[in-house]
Amino acid sequence: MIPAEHTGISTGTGAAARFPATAALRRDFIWGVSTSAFQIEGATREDGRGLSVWDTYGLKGQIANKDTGDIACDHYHRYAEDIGLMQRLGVQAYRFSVAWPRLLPTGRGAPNEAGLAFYDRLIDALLAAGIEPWLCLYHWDMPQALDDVGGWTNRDIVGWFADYAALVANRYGDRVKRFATFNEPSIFTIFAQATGGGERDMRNVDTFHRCIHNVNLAHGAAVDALRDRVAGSLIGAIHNCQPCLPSTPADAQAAQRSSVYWNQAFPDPQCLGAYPALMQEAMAPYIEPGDMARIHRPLDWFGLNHYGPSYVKADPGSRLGWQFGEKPDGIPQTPIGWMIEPDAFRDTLLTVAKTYALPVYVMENGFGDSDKTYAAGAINDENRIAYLKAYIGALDEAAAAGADIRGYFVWSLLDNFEWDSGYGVRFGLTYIDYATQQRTPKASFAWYRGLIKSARAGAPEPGPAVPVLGTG
Ligand code: IFM
Repeated sequence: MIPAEHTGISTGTGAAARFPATAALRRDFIWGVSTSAFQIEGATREDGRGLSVWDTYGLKGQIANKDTGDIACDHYHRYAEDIGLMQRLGVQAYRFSVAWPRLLPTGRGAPNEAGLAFYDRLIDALLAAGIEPWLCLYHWDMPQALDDVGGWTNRDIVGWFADYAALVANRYGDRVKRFATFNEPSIFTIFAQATGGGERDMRNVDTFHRCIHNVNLAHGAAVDALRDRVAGSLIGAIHNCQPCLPSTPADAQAAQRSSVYWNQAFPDPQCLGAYPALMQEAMAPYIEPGDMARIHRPLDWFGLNHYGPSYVKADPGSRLGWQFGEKPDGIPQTPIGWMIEPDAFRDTLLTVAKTYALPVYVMENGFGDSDKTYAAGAINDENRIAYLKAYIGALDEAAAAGADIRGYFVWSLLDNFEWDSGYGVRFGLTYIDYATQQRTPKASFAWYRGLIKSARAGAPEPGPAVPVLGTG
């Protein structure tokens, strides 16, 4: 139970007011928060929604603590309250995802009007609150009915995804202009197809490469479907990029290979028109004539998700020849064991800005802690504030060095369903008491609000981006 006196923490002239970052950012820089459908909506059996693969994992008891997404943050019913939180924060934009099985219960065929109407309500309420909706088509909640016929391994999914994108464009394109096709395609393909274990261990290296290509094709087809239907659309995709470092010097090759799959398998074909050299032989069997042009469609922005670097070791017995490896001693970590390395964030920003030559929006960055952090009822999450400060400072450095960075979205507005970890891991600026669904802003919420306020008051006038100087 969170003491009520913690609900309205004021930063006053504290950390946010003194915070030096944002000097290099533009006045039109966008401050936002991100969430995703399955992680917050709940109402999984309501109003005609179909099942997604994550419902199935929950039904099979495959999530920590046997958690499910059935209720999650009950955002489906409490979206107005959550938009109120966004207004208190002062964010200009909100990135959410649409649940494919809510709009199309079996992934294709007849749309579900009640599901479509939910996002009408959400979008209208956001616009009324002066918050721009940024809509992501796919944040991992594959309709179960499509997974049953092969999911991303089945090339027919490219057409089904394009139809879904067209439905979204036709319904919301009068009010939504910012679209992302996918969130973190490298993560859901790697974990489902290559490194996974146990019952969810899907298939093999063949299906892994097949999935990569089909997701890339689906991205291209969705870009066209959105672009053709939405006047003034601004379309991108969201990638998780981070340094993949060798656990020991002997692991250097493995680290390089993992980096290619983690960082380049999707952005390279989508933004540059080719798979990275190290992947080309493996991808060749799946590429049909004209495919690379179908994938390489003009984009307006690059979405970057970043948390910290990973460490990798060679594992000749594993499918891709590598596995996640030991982390060196002495690097600070979050309570869930993720590396805290703001310089890696700065370098990644510089690299993606230079490599892909698109305006960059950081669509996720945040600090995960656990239920234990809150066991004593504390919401003074000063470690999250320290992390965000350091990372936004690194972003500022990258902008000062010439990276064209246009926005930053914290992951996440709310504590939520953290996939395999269930509800035990918390990334929110807002604490959720899952028993009562009470929302309690944490200290980081007040800090972020103060930062946005001071950054918006003090940022320089918008101007052309300075050329990228290097990767620091
Ligand atoms: O919660 C996830 C999100 O869905 C995708 N990016 C990483 C976050 C934290 O693990």
